[in-house]
Amino acid sequence: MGTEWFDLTGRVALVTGSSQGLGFTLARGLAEAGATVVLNGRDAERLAGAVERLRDAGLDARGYVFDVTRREDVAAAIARIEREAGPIDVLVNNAGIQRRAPLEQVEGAVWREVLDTNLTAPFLVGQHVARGMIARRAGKIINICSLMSEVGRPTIAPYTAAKGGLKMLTKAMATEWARHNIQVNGIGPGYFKTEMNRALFEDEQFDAWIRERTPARRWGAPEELIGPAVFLASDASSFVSGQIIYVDGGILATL
Ligand code: GCO
Repeated sequence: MGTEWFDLTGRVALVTGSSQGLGFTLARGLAEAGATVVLNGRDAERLAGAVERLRDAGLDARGYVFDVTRREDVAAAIARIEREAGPIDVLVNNAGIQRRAPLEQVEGAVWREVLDTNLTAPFLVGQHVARGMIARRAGKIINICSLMSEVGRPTIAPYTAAKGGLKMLTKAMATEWARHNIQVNGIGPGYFKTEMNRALFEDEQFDAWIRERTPARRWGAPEELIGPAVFLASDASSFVSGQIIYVDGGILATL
C-alpha cells in the first residue's frame, strides 16, 4: 500500500469548532494531507485568525461562522459552503463544550446546552452533509467522541451522556449510510492539554492522577490525533465503519 491511500488532495473537509484546540489541529492536519479545509466557529475574529494561520502556512483554508446547534443556520451554511467551496467529502463533527458540576447541581439549561452542542449538533450537521454524500454515493464522517463515550468521572455527567450518545449515533449513522458508501467512525481522544482542560492540567493533583492513570504516563499531544483523522478521512479506511479509535495512551485498556 502506497501513501496515495492517505492522500486527501481534491477533497473538501469541514471541521466544526475548529478556530482553536483539537479542531484547529485536526483541520491543519487534514489540510497538510491535501484537503481544502473549511473551518467553523461562532466567533468571527477568532475564526478569521485561524484561517489566516493556515493560509500563511500555504494551506487551502476557508472559514464560515455558523451555530452548529441551530438547524436553520446549519442548513444555510452547508448550502453556502457547497456552493462556494464545493461538495463536502469529509465532515469532522468536533464542536463540543464542557461544563463541570456535581450531577445533583446541574441546571436544566446547562444540560440542554451540553447535549445541544455535543450531540444534537453532530446530528444536525451530519444529516445536512449526508444528504449530498448520499446523492454522490461517497463520503466520510468522523465524530469526535471521548473517553466519556465509555466511562464516567465525577462532575461531567452532561458531557458523558452526550459523548456516550455520540458513540451510538456514530454506529447508527454507519448502519444507515454505509450502503451509500459513506463511512462513519469516531475518534475518542484521551486527556489532552486544551483550553477546555486548562483547569485540569493546571491542577497539580489532577495532573499527577492523569500521569499515573495513563499507561503512557503523560497527556496526549494534539498532533497525535492527526494520523487517525487522516486515516478515517481517506481511502485507506474504505471498509471501516461504526468504529471508535481511542487515542488515549492506553488509559481505556487498563484498570
Ligand atoms: C474532563 C475532561 C475530559 C476530556 C476528554 C477525555 O473533564 O474529564 O474534559 O472529558 O476532555 O473528553 O476523553
